Amino acid sequence: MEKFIFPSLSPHKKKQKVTEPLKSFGNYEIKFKDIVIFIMERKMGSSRRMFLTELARKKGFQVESVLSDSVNHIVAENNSCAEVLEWIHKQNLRNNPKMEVLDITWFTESMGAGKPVEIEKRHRLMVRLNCNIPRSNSSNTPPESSSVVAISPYACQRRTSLNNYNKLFTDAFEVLAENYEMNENKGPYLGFMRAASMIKSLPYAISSMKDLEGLPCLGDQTKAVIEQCCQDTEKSTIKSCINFARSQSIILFTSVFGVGQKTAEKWFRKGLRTFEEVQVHKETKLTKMQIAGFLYYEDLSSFVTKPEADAIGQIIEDTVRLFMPDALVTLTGGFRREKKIGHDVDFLITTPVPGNENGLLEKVIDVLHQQGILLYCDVVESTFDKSRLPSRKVDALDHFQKCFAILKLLKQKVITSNCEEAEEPSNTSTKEWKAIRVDLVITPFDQYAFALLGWTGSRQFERDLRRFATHERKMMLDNHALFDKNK
Ligand code: DCT
Ligand code: MG
Repeated sequence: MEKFIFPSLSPHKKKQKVTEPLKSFGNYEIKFKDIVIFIMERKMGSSRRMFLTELARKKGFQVESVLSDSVNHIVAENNSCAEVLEWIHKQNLRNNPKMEVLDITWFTESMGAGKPVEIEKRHRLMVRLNCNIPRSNSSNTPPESSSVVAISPYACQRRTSLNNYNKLFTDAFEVLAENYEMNENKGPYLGFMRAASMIKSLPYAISSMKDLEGLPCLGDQTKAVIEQCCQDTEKSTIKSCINFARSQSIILFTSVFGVGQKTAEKWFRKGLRTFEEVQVHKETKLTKMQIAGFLYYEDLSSFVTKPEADAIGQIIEDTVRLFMPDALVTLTGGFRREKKIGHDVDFLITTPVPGNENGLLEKVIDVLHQQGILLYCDVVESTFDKSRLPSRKVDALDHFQKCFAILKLLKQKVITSNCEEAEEPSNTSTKEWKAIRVDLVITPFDQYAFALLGWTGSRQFERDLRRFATHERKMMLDNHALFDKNK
C-alpha cells in the first residue's frame, strides 16, 4: 500500500502530542454515512474539540476520535496549509483519493445547516491530498502542485518557512523589482516585491499557470513573467536574464556599504563601471561611510554567519552590561527569523528603568573604540517626538537613536562547533579578523515591543503589517506605537 509522502516542512522535530481518543456521551444515529470526519486538536484544544465532536455526533455526523484510513474529511482550525501537511505527514495514512482537508468554516456551516454543506473552494485548505504530490522519500522535494486557497494578501498573515520552492520566480521578481526601484518606479517595484513575498510562502513549486488559481498579489505583469518562466522548460532565458541584471555596474556599486541607488546611478552616468574607476576618478568625493565600504568590501560582501552574529552579540551584551546590568540586548533582523546568514547583525538595546537608556550608546561606542574593534561608526540621534502620530508611510524609517557600525570580529571568538549547518565564511583570507556590519538601536522600554516587531522583518512582512493595520483595523502602526484612529 502506498503511503502519502510529504516533504518535511519543519527542520525541528518536536515531540508530538498524542491526541486522546474522544469519549462520546451518547449513542447517536448516523445520518450521513458517506462522511467520516476527523477534527484536528492542534491549535483548537481538547475541550473545544470534544464539544464540537459531541455536537456533530448529535446531529448525525460520524466523527472518528483517532485518524484512520476510513476518515475522508479532516477539519482544522487556525492551522495553515503547511502545518496541516506537516501533521498529516507524520501520520501513517493510506492513499485516500477522496480525502478532503477543510477549514473549520465548513464544519460550522454544516452544523448550522444540520447537514453537510457542499464543499466550496473557500472551505478547502488544499485540494485533495493525492493531487500531483510526488511519492518520493526526499524530504527536500516540494510537492509539485497543490492549489492552496485562502492565502492572505498580507505577509503578516502568512506563514513562510525558509524553504523557498520557487526561487527562480522570486529571484526574477526581485531583480525586476530592483530595476523598477532604480528607476524610481514605485508601483511595479512594490508589485513585484509583494508577489515574490507571497510566492515564498507557497508549500509547493509552481509548474503551470493553473497553480496560480486563487492566489493573491499577482497582477498581469507578474503573471506574464511566471508564464514565460513556465514555458521556458530549460529556464535558460530567465536565468541568463537574472545574471545579466545582477552583473550591471549599478548593482555592483550599490553592494558597497554607503552607496545608494542615486550615487550608483551618478557614477554610472559619469561612465564609471568598476571600483577602480570610481576610486581613481578625481571628481568622485567619497563619504566616510563609502570609504569604509570600499576598505572592508571583501568582508562586508561575504555573508555574516549565525556563529559570527552570536559572537558579536556576546561582545555587545558584555559591553552594555558594564554600564547597565539589567539592560536587554536582543538580536533582531534576519537572524531573529532564524536565517543562517545575513548581510549585517541588528540589535535592539533597552533598559527596564525609563530614561536609563539615555547616554548608553555613547558609552558603549567608547568602550568598543578603546578595545580597538570599532572600525566605523555613524550615530544617528533620536528624532522621536511624543506628540507625533505614527507614520503613515509603510517604508518610513523610525526615530530611535541608532548606530550603523562596522566591528572587527576576531575569528577565534567565533564558536562553530555546535552549529554544524552554519555555512563557512566564503572569505578564506589568512587575516585574523573579519569586518562585520552591526546596527545598534536604542529604544525606550515602553516602545520596545513595537521596535522588536518592526526590526524583526522581513521588510515585506513589516510593510504588510502596517498596511494590514491601516486597511483592515483602521489603526496606524510604526516602530514606536500602535495608534487606534477611533480613540
Ligand atoms: N526594516 C524595515 N524597513 C526598512 C529597513 C529595515 O522594516 N526600510 C526592518 C526589517 C528588517 C530589519 O529592519 C533589519 O533590516 P535589514 O538588516 O536590512 O534586514 P534583514 O532582514 O536583517 O536582512 P539581512 O539578513 O540581509 O540583514
Ligand atoms: Mg539584518
